[in-house]
Amino acid sequence: MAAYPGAMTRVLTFGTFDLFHIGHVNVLLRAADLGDHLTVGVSSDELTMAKKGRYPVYREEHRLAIVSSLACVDDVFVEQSLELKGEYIAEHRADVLVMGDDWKGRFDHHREQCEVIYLPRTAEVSTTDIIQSIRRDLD
Ligand code: C2G
Repeated sequence: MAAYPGAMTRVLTFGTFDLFHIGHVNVLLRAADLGDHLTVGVSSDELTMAKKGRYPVYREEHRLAIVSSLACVDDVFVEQSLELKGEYIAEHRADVLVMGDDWKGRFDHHREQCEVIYLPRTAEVSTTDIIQSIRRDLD
């Protein structure tokens, strides 16, 4: 819901977006459909290491460039920490926070600030699976 009638509805989402795949495309297109402006927080290399226990294959600048090149994305920034959601929501004036449902419930406490929506993940595709299938092929 926009801040006032006629105002833009600003949507915010986050991710590492490493080895960009159809699951990433779908969640960004669906997030964009929920408003008029989409801002994406792309996790730093260090945050990805902290979250996933490995550094991303594509480094930060490249992942930022890939996400910001999408027509459905209006703004990107570097996400430094999972704990700064409140600050990021305020800084980017978000009306809606969107995440895949693998994060279900994790950000409900931000509902005082904005709407929080969890979207179903795209089945059968993940960066981890892509890495494993490449490893298998190389064995
Ligand atoms: N995603 C999806 N379907 C997939 C894979 C990913 O819908 N098959 C969604 C995830 O749920 C997430 C987004 O795509 O909303 C980005 O996924 P990742 O790059 O794995 O990022 P993640 O570690 O979930 O980062 O602050 C929150 C984190 O930064 C989210």
